Amino acid sequence: AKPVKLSEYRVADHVVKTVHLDIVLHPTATRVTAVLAVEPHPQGIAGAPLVFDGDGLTLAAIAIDGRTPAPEAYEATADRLVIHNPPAGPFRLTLETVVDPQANTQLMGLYRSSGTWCTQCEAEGFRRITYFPDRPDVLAVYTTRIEAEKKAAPVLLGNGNLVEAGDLPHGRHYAVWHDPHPKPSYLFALVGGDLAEVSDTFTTRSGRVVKLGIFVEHGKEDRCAYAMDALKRSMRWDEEAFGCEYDLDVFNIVAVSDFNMGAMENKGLNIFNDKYVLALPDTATDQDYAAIEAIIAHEYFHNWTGNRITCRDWFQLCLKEGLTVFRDQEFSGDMRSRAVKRIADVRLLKSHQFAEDAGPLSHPVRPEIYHEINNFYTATVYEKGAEIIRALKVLIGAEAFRRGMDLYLVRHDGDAATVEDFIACFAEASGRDLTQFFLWYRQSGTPQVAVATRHDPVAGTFTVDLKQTHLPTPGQDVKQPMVLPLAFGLIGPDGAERPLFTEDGKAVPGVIALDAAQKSVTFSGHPTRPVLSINRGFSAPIVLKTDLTAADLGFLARHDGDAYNRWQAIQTLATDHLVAASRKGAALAGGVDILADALAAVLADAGRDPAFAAQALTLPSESDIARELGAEVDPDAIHAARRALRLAIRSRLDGTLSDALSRFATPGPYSPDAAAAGRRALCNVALDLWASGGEADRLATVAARHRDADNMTDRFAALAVLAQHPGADREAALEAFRERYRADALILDKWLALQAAIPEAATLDRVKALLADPAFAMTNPNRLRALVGSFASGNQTQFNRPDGAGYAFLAEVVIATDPRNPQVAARLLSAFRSWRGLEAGRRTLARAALERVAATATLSADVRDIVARSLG
Ligand code: HT7
Ligand code: ZN
Repeated sequence: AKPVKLSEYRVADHVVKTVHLDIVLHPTATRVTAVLAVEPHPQGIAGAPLVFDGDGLTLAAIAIDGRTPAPEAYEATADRLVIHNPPAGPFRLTLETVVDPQANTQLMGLYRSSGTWCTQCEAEGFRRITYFPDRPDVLAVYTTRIEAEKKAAPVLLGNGNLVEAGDLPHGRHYAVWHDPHPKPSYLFALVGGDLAEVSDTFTTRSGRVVKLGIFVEHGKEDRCAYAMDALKRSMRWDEEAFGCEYDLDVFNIVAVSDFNMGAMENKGLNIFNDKYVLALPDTATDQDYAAIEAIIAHEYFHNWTGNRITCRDWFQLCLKEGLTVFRDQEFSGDMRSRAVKRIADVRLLKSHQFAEDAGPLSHPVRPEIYHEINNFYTATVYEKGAEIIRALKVLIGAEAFRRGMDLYLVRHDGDAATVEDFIACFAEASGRDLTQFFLWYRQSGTPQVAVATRHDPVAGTFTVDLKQTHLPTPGQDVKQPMVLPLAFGLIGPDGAERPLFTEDGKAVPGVIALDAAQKSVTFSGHPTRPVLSINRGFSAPIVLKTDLTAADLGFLARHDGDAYNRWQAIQTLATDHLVAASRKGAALAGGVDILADALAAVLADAGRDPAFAAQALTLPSESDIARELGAEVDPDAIHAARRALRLAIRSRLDGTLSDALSRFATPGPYSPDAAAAGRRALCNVALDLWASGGEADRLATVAARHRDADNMTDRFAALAVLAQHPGADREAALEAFRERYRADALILDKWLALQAAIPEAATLDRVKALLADPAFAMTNPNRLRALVGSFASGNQTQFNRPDGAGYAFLAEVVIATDPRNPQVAARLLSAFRSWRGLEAGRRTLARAALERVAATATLSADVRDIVARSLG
């Protein structure tokens, strides 16, 4: 199929103003009658035929202003409806289609999840329900009547407010929902099923009482309290932080167990992967609680950034996703430790987005061409999209940023907007020309910044020389210098922050805007050499190389006033060691003592913020090191280097680690709050390190902690430690865990994922055996991600086995999954995104596996796109 290009955007020739849907739910033959108020677009082509999208549809009936057109007046295929000579003015178009939700394994459009009818329309799922101009710039007011057998679906939900409901003969009933806010078709949703409701209310700042509902499988009602609490906190926070108030009388969330992504922000009716709703201390880890809080907030925040202001076209996806991620990050930062949240976000950014941007799937935050939009729900659009907004805030300052946001929310309310519209608001609010800043949206790849410093003790000056470079990425060989806001500080030998003055004595702000290929900045008043702390808070999403020595990094780890950079200094020490050790062997790589001393200092001070200490003690991952190496990567060498470093650190910190286990034990019953979670995080990181040698007595202690834990966080953390060490303890603990949670699919996902990540040669056979386990179901995206996704993305040594069997396995699973669920298959396949950086033997085998996928006769557009770009 032809690619879609941003440069070819033009308005729809026909738009729809109102939509009346009558949907009669049936497992295999759901009847959809759509009555659409259609009119020609004033800027469209006059007299153009009407062309609506479809996907796998059959037209059962059609009428124009109540009359059936002649057969030659229109053409309806599975993927298109064309009316050759539509009326020149507004008209009423009635369409009837019949769809089969039970057979819908793609989970796009109307489908069934454990008997519940539900929808997923973003990005192009509405066209699988009825013919429609299924594009985000066609905004209509929807009224939806849903009818079903009452026993099968006592709950009938739609967008907006409930306006009517009642019983019908023969055990049937109906509900009518009306959403007064014009919206694009991707925000349409309905749900019908036998679900339990947990309800509450929220009163907005202007006094609107909103009825809140969370709908889940019967018996799971007691797992919704945290999600409900997170929702209410999100609603309040959005009023306070961004002035955004909720605008309907109802806000419903439905949790389903078959879902392609995390959740969906349908207007007034969010549909969630149940993984991101359900939580009890015995079923969910602290990380699960934090993810629920963030995703509930994210989807809620879309009500303004995404729904009230939507995207003109799918190229503008970052307009809603990047901005909403930024908003949910800020929310979590306010709810929890800001520094720890920032560190966690940067870890995620580097591991996913930097990796994506360094490989064949690299693309700009605002792409200019796509073959399959589903493949652009990426770390680049989401996470880098959020980073750009954070960088903008650093560049123009918090006050101008807030003015820009306010302007955007007022000026574009009700619009289908572009990234240009968004940035124009900040240019206006700050009085700055943001033309160069816009390159962040257009240029792909991670900017590289080299920093060198010069100190002149006689003149008392300290000079920072900065240089930015940009590596070529697919379709972009040559790039322009960008504007990189680098927050920084200078720290004196006493550990105190030094005042910042230029050579001529003017005070300077703590941000350097690096807006040229090279720039030098000289500071005065430094008879002794200060240590530079730069890119504080990770103010710009760049790869930074400095001339800081190991001693400087050890100093920053102790004294930097910026907590993020204290953590970064430790990470850099560890990374430098691991990169060298992966290349030359541990014996030749230095820096361990300085790193261990820095970690000892962190542990000594861990009472201040245990969650921070946990982050500091977590070494860079094997894939982080692979990314740093960039070429000729040998995952076995990385694994060996990381293991050796962990043992070396342990031998230096051993007593302190066991002290930490008792010092930071959490008293009292489990609570998911950030402070308690931070203590558990520290204990569990310490436990992992303490037991890293696999000594029998220590593993017995870990096994006891596993058995005796009163919450999932500690139970699972201990199991994860045991999983690293082969033997009877491990197998017994895995079996006991499985027995205990036999009936709980979400918990067994953890069990699947843990086994898939074991770094041992037998793991591939274990994973293959688990494919046949009753806990696994090939048809459920969560199960596939847990088992196969964790193996491919979370097990560097075994996915990258030197015999290529890991690659061949993934290729097989992708080929088998593709006919059923192309979106999930394409996502699994993107685990090959770094294959070009591998050493020659593995590279050849990875290419062969990709070529095997490429040679498969009937590939979906999703998988074809990923495989073509990966090999391209
Ligand atoms: N906006 C939502 C994206 C999404 C999605 C996209 C494609 C296919 C299925 C999907 N489910 C959800 C979720 C979000 O980012 O908020
Ligand atoms: Zn989103």
